[in-house]
Amino acid sequence: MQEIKNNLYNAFENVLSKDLDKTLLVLQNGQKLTRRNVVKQSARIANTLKSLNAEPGDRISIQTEKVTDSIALYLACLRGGFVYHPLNPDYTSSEVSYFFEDADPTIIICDPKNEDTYKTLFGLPKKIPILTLSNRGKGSLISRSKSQSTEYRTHACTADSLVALVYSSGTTGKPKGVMLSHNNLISNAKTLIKTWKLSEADCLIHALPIFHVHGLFVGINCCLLTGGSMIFLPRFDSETVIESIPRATLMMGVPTYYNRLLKSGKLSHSKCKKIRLFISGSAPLRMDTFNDFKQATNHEIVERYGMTETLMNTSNPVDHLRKAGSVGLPLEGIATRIVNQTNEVGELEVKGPNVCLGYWRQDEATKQSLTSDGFFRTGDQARKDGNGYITIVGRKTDLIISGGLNVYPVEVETVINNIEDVLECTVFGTSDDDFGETVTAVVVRKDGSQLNAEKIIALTKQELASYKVPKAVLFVSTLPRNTMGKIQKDIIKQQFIK
Ligand code: MCA
Ligand code: AMP
Repeated sequence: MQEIKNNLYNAFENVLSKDLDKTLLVLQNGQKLTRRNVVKQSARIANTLKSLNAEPGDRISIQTEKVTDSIALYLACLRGGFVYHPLNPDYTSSEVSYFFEDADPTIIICDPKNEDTYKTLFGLPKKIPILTLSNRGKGSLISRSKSQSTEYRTHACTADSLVALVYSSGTTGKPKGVMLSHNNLISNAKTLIKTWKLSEADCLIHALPIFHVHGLFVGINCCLLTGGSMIFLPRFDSETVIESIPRATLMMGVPTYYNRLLKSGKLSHSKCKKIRLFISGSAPLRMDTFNDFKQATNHEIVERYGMTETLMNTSNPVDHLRKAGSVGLPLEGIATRIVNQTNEVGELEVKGPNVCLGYWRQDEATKQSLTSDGFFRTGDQARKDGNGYITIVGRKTDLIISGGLNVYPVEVETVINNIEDVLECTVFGTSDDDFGETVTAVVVRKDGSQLNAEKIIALTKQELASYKVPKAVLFVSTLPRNTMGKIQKDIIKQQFIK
């Protein structure tokens, strides 16, 4: 009987093996890597992980910068059946220790600068091997891999096997590990490829980070499944991206990227004539960005909408109306509905092969996220027009999305409230031309305290990744509360937002 190949890597292999000499990655310095280079390196890394006793289903926690071998490392996890667990390199050790404890990894891969700290992190239940990978692509992961075989027999798994654990912060409690399956990733990438008409001829500017769904499972998976290539950049930088545009056919980014490209003043119709699609997601794309970008480039940005838990749900079409301010139509195979409507606005629920397996070791939270008929509750407030176009009008929670990264106020409030001399505080998002929204804190100091904004920012930075640190700290003598004693964020926001 023929072996059923459900591993996402099998789907990539079918495409990549057709021409192993084709360029897969073009690096910032112009160096090119073929598919063969990446495939072989992925086998070496998979063998290295296996040599440290990693078994299918084991979590590999990875907190490194985005480097060339990051793709081979991702593919190595797929091939071994190991669960890929990416972490933002900006996380502080107190943030990371929670993730290590919760994900319970078999191997940790981190920047060499963190190796000693992580070896002694409290709470790690067992002695876990730590490998390193530096921002220059060096470290024990790479040195150990050198002697390993370039062959690896890809682990045969079921379509519902766990492939990745990506954490999503909750409004209350701690971040939850979103369990994604091989089938979640394969089905979503196939749907996007069809919707966006992606092909082997496409070359994607990949400037997104790869510790989130956007850069990983939208960018990388679509490219590997079509056999296209990527201009693989370590981070977003307007100058480099603008230089890359004439050589590319696709770009994916958060709205901040498009705002920054516009601000550079260096876009032109002729520079963008080879581009087929500019795609935006992860946060609302402002109408003025959509319109100004069209003027500057002759391209209408294709806005799409998704979540870690559901991957991509909707997109504006390529061949029909791309509606400014709307996230477009439901993707093929994905059912959407808007429930509990008031004035046509209600919570968006989605159902399909894109919806995750649930939350890692949190059955109750998993149960609560789904309706009795299997729809996932997104928590996003939406409206649908007569032609089926969906617009996200807000969120049920007070989540802040800053430059495409999610910040939950309660996490920042907890850190600030723990600062000596702080009586209480409230944190919310304020609108920002660059990041869309940024974090603002309003603080009540204890009587007689001289605590200032700089000190609060510096102390918060010791505990939290810098994107969560308030960009503005304001002081008041009291915070308004309702009769239940709850701080009235909306009243304070109105006071400070002009
Ligand atoms: C960095 N900083 C930020 C952010 N990023 N502050 C607020 N919001 C941010 N997103 C900090 C820096 O550490 C620095 O702090 C200061 O702000 C200014 O940094 P800057 O140089 O402007 O930042 P940058 O390095 O240029 O990064 C900004 C960025 C980056 C390019 C917008 O954050 C980015 O690539 N974001 C994309 C995130 C993403 O991929 N989201 C997808 C999530 P200091 O001055 O103190 O050093 S997946 C998802 O949402 C779903 C599934 C979906 O639909 O896609
Ligand atoms: P995450 O938790 O990082 O997966 O972020 C998912 C959230 O980002 C969604 O629930 C939305 O609130 C938001 N989001 C993603 N794409 C868009 C978009 N195009 N427009 C508005 N909000 C978006």
